[in-house]
Amino acid sequence: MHIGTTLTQFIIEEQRRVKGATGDFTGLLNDTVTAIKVISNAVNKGDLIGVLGSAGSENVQGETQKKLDVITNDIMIRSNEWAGHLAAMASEEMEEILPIPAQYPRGKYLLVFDPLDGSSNIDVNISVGTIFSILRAPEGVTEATEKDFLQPGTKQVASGYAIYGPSTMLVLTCGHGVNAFTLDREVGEFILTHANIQIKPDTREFAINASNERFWEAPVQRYVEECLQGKEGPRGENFNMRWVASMVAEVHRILMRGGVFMYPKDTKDPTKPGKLRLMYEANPMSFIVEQAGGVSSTGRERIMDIQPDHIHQRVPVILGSKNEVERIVSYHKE
Ligand code: AHM
Ligand code: MG
Repeated sequence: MHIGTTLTQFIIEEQRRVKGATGDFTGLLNDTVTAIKVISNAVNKGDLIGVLGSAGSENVQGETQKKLDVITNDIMIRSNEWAGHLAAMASEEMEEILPIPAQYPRGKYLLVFDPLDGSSNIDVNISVGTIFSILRAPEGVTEATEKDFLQPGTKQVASGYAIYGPSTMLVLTCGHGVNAFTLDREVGEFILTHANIQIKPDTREFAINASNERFWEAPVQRYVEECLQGKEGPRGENFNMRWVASMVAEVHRILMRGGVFMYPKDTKDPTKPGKLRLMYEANPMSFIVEQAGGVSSTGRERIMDIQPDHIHQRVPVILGSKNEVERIVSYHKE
């Protein structure tokens, strides 16, 4: 019986396209995928294995950590630290970057991740995910520091996310389009189910946390107001709205059927330029969105062009269907 293209086969075929590839990158992706399978299992079992609820701690962002935030962070570290592909890792759940422990060989890649994005949803059984971004350590670096991570999104070698929903899926770009794989639990493999995904350029669906409306800037207020006016307003069409409060779920919906996702700049907390984190949320998702023909911007600049100055830096995010995101960007210019 033929089961289709497995992710393992897909990654090896990707490797063959790169002249002089050593297999390091393939090995790294395989380790990350193993972590994702283990996380999928833990998320899926939920309260049966006692992993729901709060861990009683806070992360560097001052957010209460869920037990699964801590567990999934640990799974990502354990799966990726030993094989010799990485120089260091960084995570939403760790204040400092994590150099590869001395007992293991070090490699040339850097891995940045959010082990469980949308984790406020975990106790209510709504989709959550893992987001990751792979960078190259600067030439000659063996003792990586935070500075080595601070590369713009355009330098990403690959990025991806797993969504733990009704099925577990993995969405990946290595810079040649976007492909999605569905986990066949019995076989234990991700199988290619959505090849070369393209985001529809037009949409009548937007996603934003409307409870922040009074804190938004004028261009975003205008855009949303025009959508809400529907057929009777300047757009002359009715719009639909969604908000899962889980970025992986929103981006996944946009890849599947188009749409716009916004966590824009707001004045809710003047110390924060946005809610979402550049290096392990906005950049990896922007890489995927752009590779699928969509657009990703802060409203003022392309997200992947931003030169990061901090591993936990936050940015405004407006991404999705090309024509709508370009319209929102044009409102920022007016
Ligand atoms: P997290 O990394 O702590 O889970 O936060 C990121 C999440 C995104 O997935 C989601 O888009 C956003 O936070 C939801 O924010 P809000 O609760 O303000 O609606
Ligand atoms: Mg997150």
